[in-house]
Amino acid sequence: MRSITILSVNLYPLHLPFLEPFITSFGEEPFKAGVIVEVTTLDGIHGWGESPVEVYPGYGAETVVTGLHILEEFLVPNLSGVMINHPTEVPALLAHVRGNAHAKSGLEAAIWDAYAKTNHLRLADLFALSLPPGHGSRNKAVVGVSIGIMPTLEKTLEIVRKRVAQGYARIKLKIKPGWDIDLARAVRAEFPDIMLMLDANSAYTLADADHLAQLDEFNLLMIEQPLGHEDIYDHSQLQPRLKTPICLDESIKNLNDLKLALQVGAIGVLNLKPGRVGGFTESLRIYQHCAENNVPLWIGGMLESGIGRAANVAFASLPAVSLPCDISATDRYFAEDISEPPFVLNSDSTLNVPDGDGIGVQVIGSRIAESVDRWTDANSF
Ligand code: OSB
Ligand code: MG
Repeated sequence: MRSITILSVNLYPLHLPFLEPFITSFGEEPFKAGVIVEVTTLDGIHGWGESPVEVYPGYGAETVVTGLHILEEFLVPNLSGVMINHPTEVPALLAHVRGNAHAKSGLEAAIWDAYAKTNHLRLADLFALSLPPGHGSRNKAVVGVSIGIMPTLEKTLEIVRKRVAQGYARIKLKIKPGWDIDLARAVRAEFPDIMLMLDANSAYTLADADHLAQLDEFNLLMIEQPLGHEDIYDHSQLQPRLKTPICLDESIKNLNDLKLALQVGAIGVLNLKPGRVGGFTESLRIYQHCAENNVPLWIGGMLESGIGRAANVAFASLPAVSLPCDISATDRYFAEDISEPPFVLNSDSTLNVPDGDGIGVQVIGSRIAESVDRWTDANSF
């Protein structure tokens, strides 16, 4: 395989309007924010990545402003002019910075894309080359849809009807105290057979165990991150009190967290977000551990633009990803994305892995520029 040398790195703040408000237990996502990373190699190849940092530090600690700062001041300078023999070398080159997994992941993703393009491989096929035989891409990702907290139950039911009619085979509903049992009951009553799950984004404590056990009657696929965003121990105490499997999102920042959670019985299912664990290198280690230990696994989302979405679809097409992923079609999020073509839902609730090299979607320069302008307008006082 051909190595790459990093000539330059450009960073673009992302600001894309959503078609539908997205409200979670930690607040509203006012628009799709993030940092887009463009890596240019000595050969003139452009690699693209997306750091899924947010406007508010409500899901994780990182924001767009911390992401830009950490990338610009500390991460990018360590890569300029550096020759990279394989993208899995990148985490070691960024290890001098503690934390900041979301920021790191976008830079690593851009290098994965540049490397795949240099070697005329789809990103999905490059991932498979880092795995044992038998882990080739299925060329599509099985997906579901994540629905935010709505003003009323009726409004939620309307959206669920729309998404089911569009072909989504798995529905995830955001919950919080006071927006949980009745919600699950109403959706389950109308859709007795659909794959249904809930995501609390850390809105409960162990003292709510009896309350959460009331959700067991709704035959849920899983309940995602009910307790503290850094907690593993309390989840291990909660799981024996529930029939519903616990899925961890926020709490699992690396492979060691997963091993600990498995050891103490805190986790039944893993939501793997490449951004949350610092990128695709750590994601591949986690993937392999799940494959070897039969841990149910799916790929989560952060409402990414087409750049992050394309890379996540590639990863989600790997065969040990055993449950539907939080990666929906482009029209669930945006009227117009920053890349083309849009991702379209197939009738079997899947998205196709694009055919081209690397992430396989075309980044539209004028839309990146418009997105940067919107960010700048919103942040100039
Ligand atoms: O907890 O999974 C989450 C979006 C932003 C922050 C946290 C979460 C989410 C989602 C989005 O659920 C899922 C998607 O990208 O469609
Ligand atoms: Mg979640």
